Amino acid sequence: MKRLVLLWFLLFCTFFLHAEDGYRLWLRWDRIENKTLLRSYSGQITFIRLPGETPVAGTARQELQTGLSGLLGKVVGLEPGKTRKGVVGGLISDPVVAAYLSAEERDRIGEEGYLLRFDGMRILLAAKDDRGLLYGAFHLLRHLQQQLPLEQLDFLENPKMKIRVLNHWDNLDRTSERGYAGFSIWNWHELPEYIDPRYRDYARANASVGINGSVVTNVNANALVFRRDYLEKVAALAAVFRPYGIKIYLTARFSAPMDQGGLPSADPQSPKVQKWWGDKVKEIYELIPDFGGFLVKANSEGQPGPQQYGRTHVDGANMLADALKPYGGIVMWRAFVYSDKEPEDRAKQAYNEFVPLDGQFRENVLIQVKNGPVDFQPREPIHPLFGAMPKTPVMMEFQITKEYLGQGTHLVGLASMWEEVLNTDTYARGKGSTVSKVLDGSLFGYQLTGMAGVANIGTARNWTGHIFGQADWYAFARLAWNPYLESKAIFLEWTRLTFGLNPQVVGPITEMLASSYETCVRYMTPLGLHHIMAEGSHYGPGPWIDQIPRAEWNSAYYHKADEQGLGFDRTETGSKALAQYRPQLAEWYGDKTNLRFLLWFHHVEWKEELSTGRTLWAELCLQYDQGAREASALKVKWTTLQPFIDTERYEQVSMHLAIQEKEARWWRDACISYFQSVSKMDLPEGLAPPKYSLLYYKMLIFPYAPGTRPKW
Ligand code: BDP
Repeated sequence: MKRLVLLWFLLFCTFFLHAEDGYRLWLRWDRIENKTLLRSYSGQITFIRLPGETPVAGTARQELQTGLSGLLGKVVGLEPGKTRKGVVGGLISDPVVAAYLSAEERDRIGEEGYLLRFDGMRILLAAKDDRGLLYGAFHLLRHLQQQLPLEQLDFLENPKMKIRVLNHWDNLDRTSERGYAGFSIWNWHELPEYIDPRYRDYARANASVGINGSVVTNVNANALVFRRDYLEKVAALAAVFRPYGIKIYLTARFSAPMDQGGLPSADPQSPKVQKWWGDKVKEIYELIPDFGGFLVKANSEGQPGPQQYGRTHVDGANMLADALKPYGGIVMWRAFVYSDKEPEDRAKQAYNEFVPLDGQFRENVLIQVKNGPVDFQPREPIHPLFGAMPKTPVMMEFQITKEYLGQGTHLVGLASMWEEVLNTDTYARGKGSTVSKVLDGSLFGYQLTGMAGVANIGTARNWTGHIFGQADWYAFARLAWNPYLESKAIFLEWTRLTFGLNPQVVGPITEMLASSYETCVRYMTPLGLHHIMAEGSHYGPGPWIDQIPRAEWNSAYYHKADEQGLGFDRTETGSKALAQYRPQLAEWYGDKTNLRFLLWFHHVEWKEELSTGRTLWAELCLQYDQGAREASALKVKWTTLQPFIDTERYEQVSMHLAIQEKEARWWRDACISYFQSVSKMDLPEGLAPPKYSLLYYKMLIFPYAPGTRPKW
């Protein structure tokens, strides 16, 4: 009887411990099934030698031991052993390690970088600092988890960007500005005493892909976080992150000296305001000695800022930078700005405000710029500020959470979009001046460099709600480490780590990821359309929106559909936004055969014949139709994987793909209906008419869609 109970217990454990709920992300260190390879790895890796002198080095050693033991199915011991085969790791200043390195190699290993090499006897892991050891350890595990030959271990990697941060748009009440994976993972109410194990798992997942910072609060900031009790909560989180090499940052509400300090103004020129910030920063560093600094959204969408006092972004940013400077902290000042006045073209505003300020910011300030000039649309041209501020470090802000790309339910491999942006040539210093070269500092010699990603993480058991959202988190981190990586390589790597090595699985999944971005653009905003989502929640289509008092919050402002045609003229005859780019880039963006950006830059007649040989109207309809069909095809492709994927993850993705198919169809039908009501043209022959009337689509409301701000 006892035995039976035990057996049941074991079966129960096996089942639940292996339940594939997505929690483990890409860190799946299960025993390697390929017996030959396992034997060969096991023979080569018999011990780990890695002094864990600092907390971060200790983490590297511990992760390596856990990972290797898992993958090899045996306990890999920690020893100083030199004679046998194993992992020999340590800092380049460590004589044991230094002995295996040439002087040239020692010089080439930079901050946070590492050398990882198999020389037939040992796996050498050498780094300049402890973070390098951690990243190198995770690289080794990634390599073995993919069952790649040890002989291929020959890497010298340095991160291309210094600041690699997630931005959590999370509020102190645990809601998230644009979160689609549940609530915020930060349980402020129970901190600092209660430390959710997720905090550690979060830090670990990020460290495994090289993230070294986390801004834990929303850019629409709440100054309450500066109250002493909240700072103690922040310090508790920082303590969990620290051994994983992750610094904590906060968003700073510009009016905090008034909100928390009771001062009558937040004027950056006021000595009292400066003192308040100075004291507050000192208090923060007493609690968190390695605090990273502030992220600031000022004078944008109603957020307070220096312009309220007749001051500039420079005055505001420099005041905070001065307070942080003595402690090594930085300011990430956002360029996502809106003036209170109606702009002639919103796409031009940030450039107009920031370019004149180039060179006036303190050395510890970076300007954080969204990838495109409007707002994280499915496809945008690059932000014209990239390449336009040679004297001020400009960092990238990508949105990992899919506010405008299907939110929590669509499979869209964002790495494709980011790759397009990063590879775009700004021509700022002649041909080859890509966005990546601006960001990594090689173009203008920026001393500070960085990339931020608006996080898609929440309390969902699998972290991101949609399992494939993990691929976006992963890809962001990999690109922050090295913006020159190819999206296809990242998709492949993520798929292998997450779903295993079976080529029947890996092939289709990477294809799905690689094609999905274009698919989404087609069924949402083809041919350069943008910002035609529903108002507020941005959930679903809303091209008809034209009644909001603020012009640039209306879809009609962006698509400018009228009886003649469609699109925003940003050329010489229109808003002239095109002129904010260097001539060669402007020529490419403005080229009417470049259909990706056609309606972004031109108002085109419905009847005009495009380079495809079809009229604009016909092309638009066909693009929507094709996008919807491709979304259905994604679902079909997934069904072929059923025999090879665990039921739980298979089902989760299936259900999401069904939603995507439905919503892609909704986008197609609603947009075709609406644009037809303006163009008054017949549908191209053979195109299935929209399922419902335009009125039906207009009447759909979703008061509780995530991201809808409650109307108190
Ligand atoms: C927009 C979001 C809004 C954010 C804003 C920002 O809709 O919720 O607060 O960007 O980036 O995309 O500040």
